[in-house]
Amino acid sequence: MSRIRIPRLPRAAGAPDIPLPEPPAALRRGPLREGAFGSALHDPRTAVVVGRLLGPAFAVCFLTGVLSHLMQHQPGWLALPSRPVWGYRVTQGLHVATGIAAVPLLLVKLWVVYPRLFAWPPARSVRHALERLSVAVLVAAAVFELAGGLLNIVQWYPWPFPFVPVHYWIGWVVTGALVLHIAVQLPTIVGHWRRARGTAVPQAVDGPSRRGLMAALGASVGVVTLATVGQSFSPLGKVSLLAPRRPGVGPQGLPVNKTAAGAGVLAPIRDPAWRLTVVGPRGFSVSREELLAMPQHTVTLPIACVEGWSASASWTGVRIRDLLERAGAPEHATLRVFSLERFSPYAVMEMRREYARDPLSLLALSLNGEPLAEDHGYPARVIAPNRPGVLQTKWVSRMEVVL
Ligand SMILES: Nc1nc2c(c(=O)[nH]1)N[C@H]1C(S)=C(S)[C@@H](COP(=O)(O)O)O[C@H]1N2
Ligand SMILES: [Mo]
Repeated sequence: MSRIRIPRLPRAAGAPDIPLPEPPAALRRGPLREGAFGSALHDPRTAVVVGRLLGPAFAVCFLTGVLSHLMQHQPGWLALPSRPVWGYRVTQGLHVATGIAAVPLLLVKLWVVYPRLFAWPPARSVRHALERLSVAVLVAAAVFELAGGLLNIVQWYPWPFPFVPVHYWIGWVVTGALVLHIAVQLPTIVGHWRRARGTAVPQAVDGPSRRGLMAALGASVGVVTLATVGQSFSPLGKVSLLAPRRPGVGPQGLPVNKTAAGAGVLAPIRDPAWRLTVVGPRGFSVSREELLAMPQHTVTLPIACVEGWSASASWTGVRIRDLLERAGAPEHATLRVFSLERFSPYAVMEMRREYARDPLSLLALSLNGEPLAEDHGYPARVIAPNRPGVLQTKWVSRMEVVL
């Protein structure tokens, strides 16, 4: 059995390539001895084949993740469209689906390449040591992102730091390390493509078992995807046994992210003296009955949670732009919305004009033909097109025109 061959890297011009001293032969035991890993599947070719699937999954996951970040923390220079209404539903559904599919892909990729952990000598040069360090960063960051993302889906936060910003920044670390990794491995990747296309494909003895590995990998990706994608793709809702939330399951046929009891708002939302206060050039305050007496509109819009589940529903209420006009807001004004919930990152939300002026953006009073359930935001909640679920503020009590 031959030792894992580590392809020689082309030397970049000017890169330091100072050879390190050879380590003593006495250390070469166990996994460090020559030929310790027998399977022919621990080869660069299999690593490339799996990498060709893992790379695109990470790319889609990263791009949709950055988009989600921009939509939740909209920078002043960026105008976001309120259409298509299902935009965020699709991009965030893809974010979570590609992240979940990447789990078996990453596990197999790590299994294929892990013998390299014991490559001997551990570093052939300073340059090689730096490369190995960048792979260590890539693996650690990728495992962190996928594990953290999965735990976030089941809303379990066993760590002391805020999940969202850390998930976001480590996403950049993964991407940077991945781009570097692909650049370093380019000779192997290109070599694989050449051989795949050319006639000189060696019909290696390991052919069937690599095919077997890829078939098993394809099957696992299929199973985890089918078991979860129904959380956003309703036709598959029934087979999505692992999805924490499914369209159609919950009060009024819609999943709940946080209950009214959990948010500690039961007392204020049940208070018959509840009023909506709108602060602006011609600010006003109205009861729920007065809101119901204003022109009502019904729209079909999805709630699309950052955690990947989404579900469409029929909402009825007052157009936000009607409230803005009544308050004398100028056309360009941003709207700030306050929930009765306190001490929550969702207690205050901002809505720029593209969303606030969209005729589909409502202060909803009813859901699927019934008065809003308490858990869905009674007495009034925001629903707007192409928005992350976290911005669909529930239990609204106050709106301010930001001039
Ligand atoms: N005040 C308040 N509004 C909120 C939330 C919250 O925790 N507090 N959760 C948000 C999130 S993350 C989502 S996905 C949607 C879910 O709406 P639903 O529970 O009515 O389905 O509400 C949003 N509005
Ligand atoms: Mo959410």
